[in-house]
Amino acid sequence: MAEKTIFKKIIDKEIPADIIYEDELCLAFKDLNPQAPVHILVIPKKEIRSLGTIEAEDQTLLGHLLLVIRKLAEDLKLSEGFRTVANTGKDGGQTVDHLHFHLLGQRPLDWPPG
Ligand code: DGP
Repeated sequence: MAEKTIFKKIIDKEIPADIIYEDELCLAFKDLNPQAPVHILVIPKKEIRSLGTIEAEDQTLLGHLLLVIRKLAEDLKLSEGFRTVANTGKDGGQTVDHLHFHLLGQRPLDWPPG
């Protein structure tokens, strides 16, 4: 069996994380290496490698993740705006092979990214 990713270990509570939201489908926790005053990762509990491997059956789950991001942005008072990023694959800069959305905010963010 393939080794668990670090995020699967967080889901299984084998390693600690600063979890700010959890429900039956997903988990949100603070990024270990924050790039903005607010930097949260929102991940599905289902083991999906990346946006490059999502299936039609994941449609409801993906919509749920986006609604959770909207709720967190509201709870965290990101009224001036925020950025949501899903790095995908090597060229996309993905370093953990478990789908995750970065939620960044509370500072103006540059564009384009590197
Ligand atoms: P990406 O480069 O898009 O795959 O982002 C992975 C992010 O995950 C990166 O910003 C750092 C974060 N990260 C890696 N390991 C851990 C960990 O063990 N705990 C937490 N909270 N974040 C982690």
